[in-house]
Amino acid sequence: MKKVMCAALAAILSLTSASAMSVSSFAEGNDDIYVPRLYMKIADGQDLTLDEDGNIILSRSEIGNGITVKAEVYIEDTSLTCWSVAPKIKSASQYISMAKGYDPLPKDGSPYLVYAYAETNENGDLICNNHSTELSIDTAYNVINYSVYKQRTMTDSSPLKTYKNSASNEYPILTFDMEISPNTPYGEHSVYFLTEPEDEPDQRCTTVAMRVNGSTVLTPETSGFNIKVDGVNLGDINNDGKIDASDSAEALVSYAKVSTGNDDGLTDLQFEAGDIDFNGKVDASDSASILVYYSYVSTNTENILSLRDYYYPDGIVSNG
Ligand SMILES: [Ca+2]
Ligand SMILES: [Ca+2]
Repeated sequence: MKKVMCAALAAILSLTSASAMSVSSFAEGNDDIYVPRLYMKIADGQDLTLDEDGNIILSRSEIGNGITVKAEVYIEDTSLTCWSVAPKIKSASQYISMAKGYDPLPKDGSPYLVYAYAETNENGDLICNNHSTELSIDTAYNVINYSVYKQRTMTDSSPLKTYKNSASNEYPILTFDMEISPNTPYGEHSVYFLTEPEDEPDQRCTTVAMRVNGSTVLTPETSGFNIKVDGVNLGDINNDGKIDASDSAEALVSYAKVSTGNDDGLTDLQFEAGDIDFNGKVDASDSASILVYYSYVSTNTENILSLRDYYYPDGIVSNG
């Protein structure tokens, strides 16, 4: 049975340089107590482009009228001493919403999912006697609150066991869905573990509780990922996720500048977003088109078309 590295043992090992355990796996600033690492990755089986760091690259056409991306949370814990793992996952962008979490231990009687801490009996069947999960989504702050923990009893205060004694990161501890809005501004959007309060002072943050000197609650090392959106959202000149009067005004200001012999003052991407009729100019006509679309959005609540679909229901025909 593996035992936790206590500070004294770590000190001894650091003196005996022949130790096989890497001293660097002990986070500094945590009294040399080993800290597990929580990380996320995009779930396999989706037709998505990832870079070498596991970030997603989404084109505007892939996003279309909005898509759902499935992601997973893993824990890398060589100590196997956690009795509670509580990731809190946040997207700071309102256009990338934490839409759904899949509780591996559903409370509705449905079979539970194989996950890192799924228990099995001697026959290898999935059972759950000794631990619990909690899952909720805080839509106001765009945060998924999850925890999986071993219930302590008078006779059993052992840590969470991994599924069939596998490595802790062989299976996810949680799967969740993110909804990517068609209005998502281009650029990078991060999805990350909340490790300190951002939205309110007593906000619950990502923790692990370990059997160290009884029990110690720690902040694990964490790494999330970025969602990189390529390509402008037609009409959103200022790239703020909305197509409204301010974009219409930007087009008009740009047109006025050009009309008086000045530079249009737009970046290439702004120009691309502003040339609604693809005639190679951003002018009063584009400004008016944006305003008409804004009026349409303002007076409808359901099944709102993107500006692209509103003006080009049959798709955009390239004019060369
Ligand atoms: Ca805008
Ligand atoms: Ca134009």
